[in-house]
Amino acid sequence: MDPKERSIDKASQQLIQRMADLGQENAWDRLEKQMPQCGFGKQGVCCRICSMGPCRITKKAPAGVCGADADTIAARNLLRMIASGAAAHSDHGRDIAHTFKMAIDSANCDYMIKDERKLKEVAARFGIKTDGKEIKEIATELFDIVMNDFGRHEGTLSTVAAYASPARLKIWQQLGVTPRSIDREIVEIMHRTHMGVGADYKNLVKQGIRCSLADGWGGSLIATELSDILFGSPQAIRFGANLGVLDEKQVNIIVHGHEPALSDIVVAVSQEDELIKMAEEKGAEGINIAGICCTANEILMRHGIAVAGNFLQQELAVMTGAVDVMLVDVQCIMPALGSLSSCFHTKLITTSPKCKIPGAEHIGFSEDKATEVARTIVKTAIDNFVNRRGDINIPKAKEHGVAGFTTENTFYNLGGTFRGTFRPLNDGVISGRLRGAAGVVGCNNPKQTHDYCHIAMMKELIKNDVLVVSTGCGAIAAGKAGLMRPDAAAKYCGKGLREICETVGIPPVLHVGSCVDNSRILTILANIVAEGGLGEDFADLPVAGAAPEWMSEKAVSIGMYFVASGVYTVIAEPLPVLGSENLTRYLTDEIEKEVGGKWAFERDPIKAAGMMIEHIESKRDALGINEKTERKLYDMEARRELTF
Ligand code: NFS
Ligand code: SF4
Repeated sequence: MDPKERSIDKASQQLIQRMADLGQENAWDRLEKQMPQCGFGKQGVCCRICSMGPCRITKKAPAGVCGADADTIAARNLLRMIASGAAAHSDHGRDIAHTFKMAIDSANCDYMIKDERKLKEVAARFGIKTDGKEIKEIATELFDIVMNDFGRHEGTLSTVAAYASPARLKIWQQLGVTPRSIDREIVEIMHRTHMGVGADYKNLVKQGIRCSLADGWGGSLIATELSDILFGSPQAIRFGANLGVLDEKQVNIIVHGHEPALSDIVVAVSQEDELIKMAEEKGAEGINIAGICCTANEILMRHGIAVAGNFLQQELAVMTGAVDVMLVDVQCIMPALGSLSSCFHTKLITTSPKCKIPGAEHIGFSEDKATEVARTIVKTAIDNFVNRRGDINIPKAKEHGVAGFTTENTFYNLGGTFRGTFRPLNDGVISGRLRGAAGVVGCNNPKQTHDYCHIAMMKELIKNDVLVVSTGCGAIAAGKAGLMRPDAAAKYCGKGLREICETVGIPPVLHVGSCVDNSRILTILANIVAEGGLGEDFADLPVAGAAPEWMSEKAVSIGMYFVASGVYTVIAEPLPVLGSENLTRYLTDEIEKEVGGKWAFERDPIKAAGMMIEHIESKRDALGINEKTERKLYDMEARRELTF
């Protein structure tokens, strides 16, 4: 076991070593024990949808008991991943919508509408008249519209119509994939993939597209927009990153998971004099909140709360011995935390009825007693501070950066004096100083060296004058690696991008939020198209997407809605479809003719970045904006010369 093979992150290496020394298991160890992993599962050709099975496709047995072949089985499995991913994002959106409603209805609720300007902007998109109306009235009308998007039976998702560009809407309409409502598309996947329903893989994938669009342009977008209105839209903000943000002398609370409703209040109450005094009485110097995964991203974007780490660092955080409470809500929480935290003084606290974990204490959270629950949790952490045992091992590694970029504020920043327009961004691309933009997003996966793929890919892109926007655990990787420092431009960027970053004062990798905030990337694309000069549709833009360390079903849904929105999307681990040649060819090639985007699978992040750059250059060629610059194709020779 060489920690350097497991992670490029120094703090992580140190704690991976410590886990090995203490004989504690982590995700990397468990992955080794799983090897070799099941080839049928990997290839997507194992079906256990009915009890005539489980069936596995081989040369000898090219069909399951019912006659389903590799194409059908792999497509059905893929669709179910999309359904789960879309459900996770959208249920998050629904919970935010409920909190939003509470904030509107009750005067003494712990939540309130913090961003009235954004409320009015969003309402206007849905044709809600805002002039002369009370905030409460506007918010109620908006709530009614978006809530209806979850359960409407017929028609079109209102968010899609309100946000996507007209050319795109037409493409989806022609294909018959415009989503009707969020829940309906998820349910319909479960129906269509039931034994003996859909068997035509292309027709199945259509529903996968429809459902993923209901996620990106629906559930996720609702989560982002309502969170901004409710908790305040992010503004550029400085933050600290990596496990070094934990403080031995303070009570440390890690918030982990995805939803901002509780963590936002925990951040607020942790500053209350009474609680700080309690902490001091226990010998602590204060109360320190830090985040992991997307809960981290939510409170980092809005409050500048430090981020302790990304997905693969959740177990490592406990290993510091300095985490007094690990507070979790939903998604990406390893069940392993239950037994691991019992080896330390760390209290693992679950809060959602949807997510209980053996070994964790459950303190039920509900929005109507948010402050009360948050205080109880902070007090639990304070009381637990004195129970720390053994050595405390907090790595020194700590970076800083600037986050808080959004569709609304970022490109206004680029505009400098031309506030409120995407013109400077589009002009930057047209002039060629900026070749294009890439979204590098998604998880960690112990199959890839932790953080390596994110960082190698991002460095390669910015070196070639491609602006990077990032969310989720990829964004956290970038923050830890110093790519979100404004001075990173001078260090890593090509000349054109460097000039732009330095003029505007932005880092070359922009943190645009959590994974539901990938919807911000969609709205950025819509703004670029609307601004003009770069084609009529998303598929014309010199942009690309990637998830170089993806692992979750949410990432499959995200990837699919980007592809279906016209974006070339490269992921590392292939989708589990390789057992079906037809489906693989369709997703990585033929689908482009229908939706303008397609999937690609490439584990080497430098090669993957090269593929993205080639794609961006080919789009520039097609737009006719490449006259003056010579097209650089990356052969192996050139790739070898690229230093990382
Ligand atoms: Ni996205 Fe964010 Fe991280 Fe992956 Fe999990 S935390 S929702 S799924 S692991 S990026
Ligand atoms: Fe086998 Fe068909 Fe049942 Fe799947 S649905 S388990 S392929 S019989």
